[in-house]
Amino acid sequence: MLSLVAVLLHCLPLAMGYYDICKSWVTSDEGPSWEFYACQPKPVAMKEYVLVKVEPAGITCGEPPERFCTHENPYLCSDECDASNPDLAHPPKLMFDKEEEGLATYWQSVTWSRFPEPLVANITLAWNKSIELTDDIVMTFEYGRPTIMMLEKSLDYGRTWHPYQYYADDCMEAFGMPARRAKELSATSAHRVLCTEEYSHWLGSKKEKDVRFEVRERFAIFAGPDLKRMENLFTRMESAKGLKEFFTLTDLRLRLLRPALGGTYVQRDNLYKYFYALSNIEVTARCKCNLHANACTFRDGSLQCECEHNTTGQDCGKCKKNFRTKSWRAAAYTPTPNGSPNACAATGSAFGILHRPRHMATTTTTTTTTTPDPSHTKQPDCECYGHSNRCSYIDFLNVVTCVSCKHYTRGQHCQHCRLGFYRNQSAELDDENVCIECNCNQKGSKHDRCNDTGYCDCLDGATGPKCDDCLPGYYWRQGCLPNVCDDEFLICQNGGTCHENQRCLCPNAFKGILCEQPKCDPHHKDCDGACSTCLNLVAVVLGALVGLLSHLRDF
Ligand SMILES: *[C@@H]1O[C@H](CO)[C@@H](O)[C@H](O)[C@H]1NC(C)=O
Ligand SMILES: *[C@@H]1O[C@H](CO)[C@@H](O)[C@H](O)[C@H]1NC(C)=O
Ligand SMILES: *[C@@H]1O[C@H](CO)[C@@H](O)[C@H](O)[C@H]1NC(C)=O
Ligand SMILES: *[C@@H]1O[C@H](CO)[C@@H](O)[C@H](O)[C@H]1NC(C)=O
Ligand SMILES: *[C@@H]1O[C@H](CO)[C@@H](O)[C@H](O)[C@H]1NC(C)=O
Ligand SMILES: [Ca+2]
Repeated sequence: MLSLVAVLLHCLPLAMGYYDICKSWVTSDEGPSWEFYACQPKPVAMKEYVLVKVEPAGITCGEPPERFCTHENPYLCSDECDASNPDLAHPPKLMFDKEEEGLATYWQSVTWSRFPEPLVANITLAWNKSIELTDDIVMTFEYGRPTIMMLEKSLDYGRTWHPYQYYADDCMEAFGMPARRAKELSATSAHRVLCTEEYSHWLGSKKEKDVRFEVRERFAIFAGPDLKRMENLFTRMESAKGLKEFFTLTDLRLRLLRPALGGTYVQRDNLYKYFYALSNIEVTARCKCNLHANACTFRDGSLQCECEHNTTGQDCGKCKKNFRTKSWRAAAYTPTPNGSPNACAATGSAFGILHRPRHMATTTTTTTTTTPDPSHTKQPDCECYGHSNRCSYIDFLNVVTCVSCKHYTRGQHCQHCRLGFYRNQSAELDDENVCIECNCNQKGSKHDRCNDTGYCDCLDGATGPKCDDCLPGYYWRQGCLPNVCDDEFLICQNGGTCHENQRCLCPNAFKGILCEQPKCDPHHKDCDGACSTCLNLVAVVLGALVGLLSHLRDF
């Protein structure tokens, strides 16, 4: 019934024989040794490793079962979607399965029965791994391609999203953007986000099914139309800001915004022919391993680089423990053909003690032959536990010292914490988290420094590691102040109550810090709480007022 045209999803990885080994055992005049190169894994079909999420809930058809029509034959609505019947269900996994020849299997949405409320769906693909596209992303739609959709990507595991490409039959109307084609991009605009009308026009539901994100056309700007000069592309990726990142992602999201309309307006009398049906999403990419690995394996539910060059991490994004003498760097494609491995180096390597003062070096000459001769002019290693890669030589001390220590460290080898920070006991000296901020409470402590366990120096009355608590007998108000009243020693008198240790709330007739004084002069004889002098005064004033009023009335 359906025209089961085999969709030629050519997922052949690009034939790129570049950077496929990380090291080789070479023999030179000085004997055999390892030589290291920048290296990267081969591209693979990433749909096998993807986690998919389809939103909003209830967008997948079949719950409850629903009939749908096609644009070709809108009045013969014999097709049915039923989630409870495996033969009639269209779950999301059918966007990533292997299809038997000629038999398209697809995810399908509910129909647009709620028109004019938009029919929208998000299809989010997550790899939990940075990957680098090496070929076009191809999305195959059955029954017509959406008239409006967009592609978004995330570089941080779905925390933030960025537009990747817009697709509409009218870019200006849908997105306020002029229509462009990837073909028209140039070297400086190769990583521009564009809106294209190329994949959204109605051409019949079986004629054109694919929507592409053009990676090859972008590569071709540098590597030539047949991608023969890949080294040009790789060189360019090292120098052009943002170019490499453009092809890098951890997640993709298809935002389907308006389905195929069959080339006409929405016909309200038959909304059962409007829906999305996606049979395949092809994403060809390689693991991003920062050019420190040529293999990537699927372990514990996600892809992991098999790191070389003494690097480690999911993306080989840091140096192995004890290999952090120099700061971590990605390897580079340049210089061609082998690139720069930028390997991590071990601490305590041959020249690790070179930065000692001269007199110390001479006392240790017997211990090892690698101890340098002070007259030797070889540039000493700059050992900063990975917190800096710059040193300067202080002539009169004959010391090499690290400069611009990062991660709140300081000292000759960046081995101490800056003032106001203390040593993280559970971190190695070469860990980024080695120094923790003291965080002393400004109002409660004498200064912003702390001891080796993070305790601050507290002012009188303050306590706690950060001096943000008060000792008993003190209350917090921009610092610790001694209690004015409490329930023990400084009890409010005469029925007064203590408000937050700050003051006594006295009954009307009493005053004083602890309500200890009656408001009248205690020497006055009828001072029993009511104040006769006050009353007398009131009487006088009232009398005067009455007099004034009667006076006014007489006018
Ligand atoms: C789809 O994702 C976008 C962000 O990428 C979000 O704003 C929107 O609400 C989502 N739509 C649905 C239906 O979940
Ligand atoms: C993502 O990958 C990291 C590193 O391999 C792993 O620790 C984490 O459990 C993975 N998360 C999920 C949700 O698979
Ligand atoms: C990594 O460390 C090992 C062990 O010290 C060493 O043999 C190897 O040459 C190092 N590799 C690189 C690329 O530096
Ligand atoms: C101390 O270092 C460990 C190891 O790097 C880190 O996990 C932890 O978060 C650090 N502690 C603080 C308080 O920064
Ligand atoms: C830091 O100060 C606290 C509180 O005064 C103390 O208990 C702790 O032993 C001190 N730690 C060190 C390493 O001196
Ligand atoms: Ca399929």
